Amino acid sequence: MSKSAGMSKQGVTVVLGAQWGDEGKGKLSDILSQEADVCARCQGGNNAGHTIVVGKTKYDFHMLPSGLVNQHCTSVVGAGVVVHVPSFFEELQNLENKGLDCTGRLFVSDRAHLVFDVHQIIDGLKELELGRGSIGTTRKGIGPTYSSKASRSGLRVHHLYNFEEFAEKFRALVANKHKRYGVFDYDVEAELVRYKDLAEKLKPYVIDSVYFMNKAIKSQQKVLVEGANALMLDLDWGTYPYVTSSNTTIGGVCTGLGIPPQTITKVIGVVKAYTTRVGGGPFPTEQLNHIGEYLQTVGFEVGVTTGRKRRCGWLDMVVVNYSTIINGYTSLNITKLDILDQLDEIKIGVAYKVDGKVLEGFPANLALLERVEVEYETLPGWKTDISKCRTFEEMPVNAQKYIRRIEELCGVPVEWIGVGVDRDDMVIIP
Ligand code: 2SA
Ligand code: GDP
Ligand code: MG
Repeated sequence: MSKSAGMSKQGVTVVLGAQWGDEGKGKLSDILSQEADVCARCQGGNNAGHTIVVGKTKYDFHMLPSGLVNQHCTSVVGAGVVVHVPSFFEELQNLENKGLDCTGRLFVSDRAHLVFDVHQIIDGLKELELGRGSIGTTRKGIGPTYSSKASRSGLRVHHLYNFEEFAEKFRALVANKHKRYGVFDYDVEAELVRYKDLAEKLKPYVIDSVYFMNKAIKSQQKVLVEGANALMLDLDWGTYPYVTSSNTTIGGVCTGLGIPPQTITKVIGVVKAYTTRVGGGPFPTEQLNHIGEYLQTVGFEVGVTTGRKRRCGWLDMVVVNYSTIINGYTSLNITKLDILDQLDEIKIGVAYKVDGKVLEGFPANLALLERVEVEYETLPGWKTDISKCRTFEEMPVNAQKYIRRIEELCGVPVEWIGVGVDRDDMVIIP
């Protein structure tokens, strides 16, 4: 695996979030999609929010791949993604209203699981049940849909094309939810009428994505996989239970797309120059003070899907290192470095201590995580606008030092540095 700014020359390139999400994966995926033939999503659903800014146009992506911004790029919603069909068409319509022609270059796996409104209702009811311990989900029905999948009562895209069987399974699914959650307002028969239409509308988009991806890879097309959410929200490796319900890590790429691991030749970790988290759960470097407020307001840290304010804190290299071990990054994209421009000094969390002893890894046990004391390194700020920088050499020395320190701490080269919202606001280190 080698570093060279851009897509891997051979094999699949993967973009993954290294923290708690919203690192700027969409922006990098869009940049790389300018040279990609295929851009695929492998997990998550419309809980994601990926923002892309090209000149005066801002695109918000939720379930669809960011590759759609580039007219020559074909996009695939893989089998590991959970699809709310009405939202699929709403998102597509919004993109077409902004001038994108997606005809013939957007496909959905026949194995993808369907999110129904009933899953969204259950998402809300579960959060209510949890009360003060709620996860802070996006209420898009993601967890309940993956639960249906794991309990083998879910419905997949291909089920839509044997409608009698679909209707029977769907009625059983809803009846089961009523057994567990009691009375809630949901008109099953009206939903079936709606889905009969939606099934026809979706038909032209449905493919066997296993063969599609396999053919693309075998014919040496440039394939990009756009991760959603991020490592710390992974169902297995994140801060469980304050996680999403899919594998957001490198393993999710193989299981969500049906591609073998040796086809992956480049794994780019997207790391925000500080840390944010939306929803509940532990966050050791969170700054509940003027620094947190500065990062939130200057960084416009607001959820793309729910409009919630994101919690903010210093860069946490314990998180980034843990994420590097699991995902095996070949290079990094440090994003939103420009947001730190006006700070006098900048801190990096470098170790967690409990009872005066440095922990070796990232604790599984949240009670232990609650007790960690973060050890920080303090670096001087650069107090300069870096938004016009396009090469590493043009950047102020203290900004260069911040980047070099990150590389030293995790042992992965930085290939891109985000210095603004626009597609062009990127320093590339060749
Ligand atoms: P869910 O809805 O079941 O996936 O929620 C479970 C947890 O995962 C978090 N989560 C996210 N964290 C960051 N960004 C996400 N996407 C949106 C964005 C979020 C938004 O890009 O801004 O608009 O609020 C995202 N999606 C899920 C969630 O906060 C829970 O902690
Ligand atoms: P994603 O979920 O990882 O794709 O990230 P989001 O789109 O949810 O959040 C990242 C936000 O930061 C978006 O509003 C982007 O437009 C913005 N952004 C991305 N990279 C940069 C950058 O380098 N500088 C600045 N100022 N904003 C950025
Ligand atoms: Mg986001």
